[in-house]
Amino acid sequence: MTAGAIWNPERETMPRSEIEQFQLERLQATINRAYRNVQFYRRMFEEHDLVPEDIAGLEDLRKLPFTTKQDLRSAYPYGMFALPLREVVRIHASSGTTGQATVVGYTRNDLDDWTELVARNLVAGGITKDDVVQIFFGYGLFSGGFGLHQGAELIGASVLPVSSADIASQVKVMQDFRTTALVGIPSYALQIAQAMEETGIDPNSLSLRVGIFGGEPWSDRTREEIEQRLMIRATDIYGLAEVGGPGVSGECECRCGLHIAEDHFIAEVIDPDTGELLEPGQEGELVFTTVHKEGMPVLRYRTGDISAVTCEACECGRTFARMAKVRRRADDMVIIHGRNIFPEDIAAVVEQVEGVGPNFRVTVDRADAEDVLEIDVELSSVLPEDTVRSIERLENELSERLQRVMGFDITIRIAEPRSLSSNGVKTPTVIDKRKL
Ligand code: DLL
Repeated sequence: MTAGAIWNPERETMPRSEIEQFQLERLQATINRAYRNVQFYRRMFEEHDLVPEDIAGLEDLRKLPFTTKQDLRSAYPYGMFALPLREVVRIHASSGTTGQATVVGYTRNDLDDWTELVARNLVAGGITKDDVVQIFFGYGLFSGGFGLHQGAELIGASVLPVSSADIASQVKVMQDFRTTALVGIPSYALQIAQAMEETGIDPNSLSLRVGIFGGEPWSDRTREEIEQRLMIRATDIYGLAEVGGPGVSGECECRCGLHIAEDHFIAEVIDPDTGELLEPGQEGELVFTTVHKEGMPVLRYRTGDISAVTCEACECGRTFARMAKVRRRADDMVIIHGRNIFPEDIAAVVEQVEGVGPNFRVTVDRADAEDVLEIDVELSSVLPEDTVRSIERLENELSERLQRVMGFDITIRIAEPRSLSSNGVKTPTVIDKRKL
């Protein structure tokens, strides 16, 4: 693998000792600001008998408790802001699908930082100023559209803000404007690819070259399908509104983990059950501390995302730590009949059955004091003939395979192609009605 371009080599290739010194200086400034200006953090310090000076080294961060989504929700909408609203020039919210949204505010400096971080990821994924970049992330309170847009403009690419338009419009723009780079949610990229196949549009007739996808978990199989069907090279971008939006980390050309922007974020991995800090390489829940955010810094924020972090050198030359692709969330796990089940376990079975997927929705409910698991699975494409028999066959095949893996009966319902996601907007994979 030859090394590709690096947007900000001075930062992205800093030696580790310098990264840590840099982080510490920024962390101390952040802690001072949070302590002075955010009631929640001042109280946190007081309750733990701490003052900002107690954070003298990076390892002292552990003295602080975690910040949770619930803490942010309790401060809705502006309670976690560290500056008055007149300093805040943009507001976004997490696209969380259950409960109260979490709100974040960016100062002008925060927007500049964010733009730079996304530019780094786009360049790492192979996008250049010569690309025509079609963005199909939603533009709105969701940070995806605006975040990627700003980064692509900074690089100097020609940006098409198509947002969450329907598939036919996306394809028409790809054809007419000679799009070279696609940026959006991976499941929507796959749906666009499937629709193109159904309508007989040859990807060779397009100008596509690369794609940067993220905002939701996606498997290697989905990556392969997107790459083969659209004839592009696809890389992953990760982030969450609470920590700064997309740009927290992104893959380089080696695609062996996502480089975390360590000049802006300190990453920790903890055991999601005990909160205990894990060793490098061990899988657990990601926790981030922002070290340069003015509008809304977060200290030890629990993401709910499961990954593992390594500081081992990468062939690309970047020195920033890499996190493994996020495949599941700690809170997407459902316990049913005493078994822990993650959507990715179901995805692995769905992937084996020809004609269905990739989208599915899991519903857990309780009927007559017993837990029941129902799965709606999309058809991959319109069935050519003998619909009733084909659907029955697919239902049986899926329920048999799932029964074998899970060890109990599961109700399967086959849904129309592309009926389980709407125009590239993220939808929940698991609905646990027992919790509602
Ligand atoms: O999804 C920010 C984003 C936009 C990232 C566009 C990348 C591209 P939220 O709406 O706050 O922000 O949702 C954040 O989405 O905690 C993960 O669970 C999930 N997620 C985001 N990117 C990835 C990814 C944006 N590449 C939540 N792989 C996060 C897996 C991802 N999950």
